Amino acid sequence: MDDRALSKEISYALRHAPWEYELEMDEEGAVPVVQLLDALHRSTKWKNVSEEDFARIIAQSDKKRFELKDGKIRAYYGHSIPMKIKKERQMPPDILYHGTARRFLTSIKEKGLLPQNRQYVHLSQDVETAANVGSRHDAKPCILVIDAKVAWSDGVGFYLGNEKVWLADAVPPKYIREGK
Ligand code: HQG
Repeated sequence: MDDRALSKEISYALRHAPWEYELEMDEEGAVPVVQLLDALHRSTKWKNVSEEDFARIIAQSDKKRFELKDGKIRAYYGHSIPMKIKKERQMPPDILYHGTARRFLTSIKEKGLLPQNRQYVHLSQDVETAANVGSRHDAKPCILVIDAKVAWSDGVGFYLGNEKVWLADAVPPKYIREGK
């Protein structure tokens, strides 16, 4: 089985287009595993997919993208669907990081970090994770350092995605500086 392709398909279904798969999503973004399996089984490519395949992808992935729990599966982060996924506000660490492309810097300095096509801004717990995120947009990504605790104290919403990915509402420029 092509685990990477399956992971991408699940990401697409859970983050961006649950209606294409006729999934009933709860407020935290979780859907019944049987519903997702039913939908996938309709395509020849995924006709043999099982819950064990989901479990293996989750266990073997370098990124913690999905949670399987109580017969449901959800994406921890990345959503773009109109229904806002409910997240608990949580106090962030003092500093978080954001890896991005050089070409976005002028705009980010002016407007701050915006969720763009997603529901939340995505921040990283450590520099290495941020560098990985940034490398998706630029061969030489830049790392932004976010004064998360100060922003939180000033009322900016932060939410836990997984252990390495934090979510936030828009982050104004004053909490953002360029890393080395
Ligand atoms: C940029 C992946 C101009 C922002 C990753 C980013 C992550 C601005 C891009 C997760 C801006 C959006 C999310 C502004 C933000 N002006 N550009 N004011 N504000 N931007 O892909 O954070 O592999 O939607 O810097 O690893 O790169 O899919 O967000 O470059 O965890 O599981 O707008 O997705 O995870 O890009 O990545 P994205 P992201 P997966």
